[in-house]
Amino acid sequence: MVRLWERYFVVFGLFFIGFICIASIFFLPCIDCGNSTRVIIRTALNRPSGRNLDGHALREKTDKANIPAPPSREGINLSGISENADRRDFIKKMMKFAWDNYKRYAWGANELKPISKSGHSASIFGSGDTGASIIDSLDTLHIMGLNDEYEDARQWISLNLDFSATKGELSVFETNIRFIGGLLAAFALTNDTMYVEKARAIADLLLPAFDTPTGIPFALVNVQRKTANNWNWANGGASILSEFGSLQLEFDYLSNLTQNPVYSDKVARVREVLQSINKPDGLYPNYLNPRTGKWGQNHVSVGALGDSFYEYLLKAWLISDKRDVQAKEMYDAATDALEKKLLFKSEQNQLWYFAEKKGARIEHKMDHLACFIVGMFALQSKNEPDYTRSKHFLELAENLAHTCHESYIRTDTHIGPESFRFTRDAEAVAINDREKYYILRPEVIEGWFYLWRITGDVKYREWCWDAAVSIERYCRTDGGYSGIRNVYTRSISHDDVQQSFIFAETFKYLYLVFSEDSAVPLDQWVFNTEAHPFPVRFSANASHQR
Ligand code: DMJ
Repeated sequence: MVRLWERYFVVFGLFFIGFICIASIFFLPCIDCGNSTRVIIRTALNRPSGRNLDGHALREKTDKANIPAPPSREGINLSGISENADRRDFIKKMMKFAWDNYKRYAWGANELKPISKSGHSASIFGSGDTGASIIDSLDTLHIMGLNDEYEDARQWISLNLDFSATKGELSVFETNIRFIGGLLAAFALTNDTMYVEKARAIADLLLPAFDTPTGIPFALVNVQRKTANNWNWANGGASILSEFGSLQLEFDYLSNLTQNPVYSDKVARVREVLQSINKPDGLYPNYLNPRTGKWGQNHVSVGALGDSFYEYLLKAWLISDKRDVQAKEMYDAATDALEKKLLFKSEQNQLWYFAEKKGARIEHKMDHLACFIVGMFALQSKNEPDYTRSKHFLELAENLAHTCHESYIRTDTHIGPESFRFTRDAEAVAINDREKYYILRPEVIEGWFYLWRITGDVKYREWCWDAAVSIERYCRTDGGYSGIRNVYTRSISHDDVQQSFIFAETFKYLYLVFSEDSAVPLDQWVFNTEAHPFPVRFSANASHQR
């Protein structure tokens, strides 16, 4: 027989043991769980391994390596997000939020002002409501399976997209990479020929830009007057290397689809000029006069004004199924010269970076834009026939990816600045106030996406996730996503622009990084510089899975 006090003792004991068990759950290691018990349990149970290792094990590694902790995630509901599929859904929701707000407040305008909740346009689009955000979104909506939104976009394009009434001056480069690129990629994914017709009509309006003595196009076209000219800020009336050097993928594809060589003839002429011209030290300056065929100011850069020219040489080779050997030879010569003259390693932290050359002076600055080169070298290494070169360019890509990552984690927001510098006292940080902004650019995430696909190193997925969380935390407003004026403070000042490339590039690369490799596989598709995918050798049988 048990006495009454002994019964009370047993009951109390059971309660006490139960309490200890429940309380101990709260001390299990966990990130991003907020206060949700459900998530803590799920995280503890789902520790994965190998290639699909998620953030937890990696975070332990990075903690040991003394990488600063990411910014506080208060205010964002990350509960339930622990698997790649959850992260992919999270990015899809970001896309949908940006899209819904654009649709609500700025439908048909080029971009959205998320704070003012109205339409926005930049001078690159001329003047007119040409729906840049719709065209830049098309393929991303399709890839993400946002079917209703995709149908709305298609319908708007079919009924409204018409550049012939556009006033002012259109940027040939921006119109090409965003509009022609977006439409041709939509065709490639859906086989809907309406997109090819729309792309052809736009390309025809750009053709007057190529009426120059050299065939190097002007930067701007006035559609009404059918005249063309260059930016008034460009050195000595020159055309810009990254602009006239980033037309080939779209123009060749369009000629192939329309069976009209007029477009590919234009870009073939640009190639001829660039191939035959004398290159100082093997380098391509950013300014070339389309009237005289002579270089302007000797400014060389893999960031603004130079960047996608190099990218398109590599991708012209890849999209031709490696038959365009001339493009690869020009690419090899150009990047070898860049490496020889402009690649540096910082003194304190041995960070690898590409500097800029201005005349005889080296400026130890790298743009956010220049981080695209990580993806380019990674893609090259994957396709490089020579083993030693392949290894070399992968090493280069990984070291530069690390530098671009440092530019992100050395800020208060864990978002990188527009440009960062290397001096005796500071490395991979912006120094001038006017370089501290972030306008929703994709290049750093783009580089990590390629490296994830090519190396399978889970740290690149983690870096992408940290960037996505920071964008959510600091760039999201009630009315959509906005650029921010200073990445070095958490007292956020928004610039009130939701750039169209957040749809085309930033969200697409983030989504694909958390998708299977069979979603837009890199051996069958080549992304243009606005992340619009074209099939290798324009074949109709390139596959992609959602
Ligand atoms: C995009 O329009 C393209 O990636 C272009 O090549 C450079 N800049 C923007 C995004 O930053």
